[in-house]
Amino acid sequence: MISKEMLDVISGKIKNAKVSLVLSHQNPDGDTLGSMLALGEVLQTLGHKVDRVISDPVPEVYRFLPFSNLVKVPGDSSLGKKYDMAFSLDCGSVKRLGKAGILWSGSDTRVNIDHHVSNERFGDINCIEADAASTGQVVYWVAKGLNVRITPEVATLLYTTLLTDTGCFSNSHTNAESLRWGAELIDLGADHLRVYREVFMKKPYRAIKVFGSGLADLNLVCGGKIAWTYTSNELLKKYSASADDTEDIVDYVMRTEGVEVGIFFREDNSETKVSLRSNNDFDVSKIAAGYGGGGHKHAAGINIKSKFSDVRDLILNNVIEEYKKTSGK
Ligand SMILES: [Mn+2]
Repeated sequence: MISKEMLDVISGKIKNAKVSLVLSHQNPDGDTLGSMLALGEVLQTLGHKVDRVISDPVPEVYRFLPFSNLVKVPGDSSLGKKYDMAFSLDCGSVKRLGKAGILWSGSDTRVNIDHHVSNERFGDINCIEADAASTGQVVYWVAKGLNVRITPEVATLLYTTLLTDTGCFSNSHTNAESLRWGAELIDLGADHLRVYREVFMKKPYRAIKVFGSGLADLNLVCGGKIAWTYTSNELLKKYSASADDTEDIVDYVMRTEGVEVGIFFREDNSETKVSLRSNNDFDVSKIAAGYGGGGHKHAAGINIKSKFSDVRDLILNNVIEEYKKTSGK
């Protein structure tokens, strides 16, 4: 919950401002986008002139969101020259704002809104609420504090932040409080069926075909503890598929009973992209770091400028070797 002091500071600034900027992090997800569009609408209701900027285009899957058509890229000629306030939503560092970082730096009062404690607190005002299920919930608290009526459109945007950050009410952000907030948003008119369908169910035909092929080629090694699969250049070409269409494969691989480490290789012309997952003590970020990649303990990625068969042998052998070491087998 936001403290009264923080709410007073933010609402005081908002009441005295006229021109605002709302920003998402690069490669936007449901939380950063939903929060930013919702806050943009709230500020507009309060009479601000608002620009909405992201350094990357809105991903196809989120183009159904209300007001997503208003998003502009940095450098757009219709953007304002000067902002009284800038808001960063769900973004851990200035760097993650991408090219929009310049607009942020040039604004008068910069408000950093997030729910990750790892946030670098790079704003003039840092509103970081770790108990919020999503950054969207922090925006909701701000809107309530400002006595702004939540429209069905804004409720739909906020519900999107909730559904994506709780993984459809399945991960550790899911609790009685987040479910109560979801119920409140549905009462306010959130189109919850549409959000679920658009964000989590709907896939283009090409993605379904590529997904099926990735699963058909699944292999188990190390007594079923390590699973790996791949997609080839030919496959992606055959269906005119893109990197986005292969995104879910590695996570689905991790559903295999008994599997502790999952690897997905995507042949990308003469390069190979590697996605790594684990669901135990095995730290895949260490494997990734060894090849110039990065990520977290349970999810990491690498981009290697070599052909698929070489990368497969290299990474697979390394993972098997490390797995045997750490599991003591
Ligand atoms: Mn978030």
